[in-house]
Amino acid sequence: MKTNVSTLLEIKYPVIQGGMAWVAEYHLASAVSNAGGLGIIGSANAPATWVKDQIQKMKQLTKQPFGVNVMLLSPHVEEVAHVLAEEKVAVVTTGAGNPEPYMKLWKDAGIKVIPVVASVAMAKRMERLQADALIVEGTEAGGHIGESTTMTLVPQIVDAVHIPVIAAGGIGDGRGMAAAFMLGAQGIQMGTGFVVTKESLVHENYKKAILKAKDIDSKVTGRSTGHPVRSIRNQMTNEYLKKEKEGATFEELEYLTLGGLKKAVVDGDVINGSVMAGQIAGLLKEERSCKELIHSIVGEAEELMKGNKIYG
Ligand code: TUI
Repeated sequence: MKTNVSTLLEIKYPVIQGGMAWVAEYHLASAVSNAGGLGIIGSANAPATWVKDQIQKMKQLTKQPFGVNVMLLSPHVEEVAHVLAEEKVAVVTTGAGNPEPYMKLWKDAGIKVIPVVASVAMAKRMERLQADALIVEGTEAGGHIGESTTMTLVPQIVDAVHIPVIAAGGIGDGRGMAAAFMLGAQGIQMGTGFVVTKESLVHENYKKAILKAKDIDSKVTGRSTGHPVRSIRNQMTNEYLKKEKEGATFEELEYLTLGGLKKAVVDGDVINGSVMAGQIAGLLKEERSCKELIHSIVGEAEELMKGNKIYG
């Protein structure tokens, strides 16, 4: 499936894996790249030494292009940004902030830079700073989110910029991909779908929580603190939302989520931990390999775009 995004990234299918904290490590990312998508190592809050090691391991498992996601709230962002320039990774995606301070560093190293944006203003700003493409992420996504939906944001950003747009948030099958293309996107990024693949090393409990989730099972905590985060409803989100309603302090709320993602992903504590996942969790019913997932999504999208009715 050839689009401006697959051509830009030199990949077979314009399907990018989200750079999810604790989830997006080299086993998963290499499986995605080897299946023809773009695997991403999520550097999240990790130190630069961890990121460098992941890049080396990735290079041993795939000869295909891959990327690294930089979470801009990380305390290690500065050193990670420099390691990526030294390693000359093919692609950098960014999230949870404004990557302006690092754009020149990465562009000068020949890296393709693809910021995640959640508004038209940010999209235009990134285009001016020479971003190669944009990931436009709607509020349906898991983890740290913006306000607008994928359905409303993608066409507005497509009209506002001249660089390729990759849609993210709420995409889990070929219908979602075809819909994103109809809105003007030329690629998709998927997170939750890749969490439940065979190659994803998250705890079984985490996968089960996503696979058994229903449409209304995700909740957004932290709206009052300015850091809204979407995850699967559990004891932690119930307590958090109750405390948030009662006007608890930032510190009290932070305490509830501290280390929560690791607790869920690594220890499998899906009761007290943060089971970050998007609204599309309710659509995902089985564990597949990355290759099966990518082939199924792309195959369905192609059928739909030919006008063949395969659903409903
Ligand atoms: O970054 C994400 N998703 C994430 S990061 C993360 S780790 C974390 N955990 C708890 C609290 C905070 C972070 C978990 N999930 N997605 C990409 C994304 N970026 N979504 C929204 C944005 C975004 C928001 C504001 C991008 C730019 C932006 O600009 C703000 C500004 O500075 O103008």
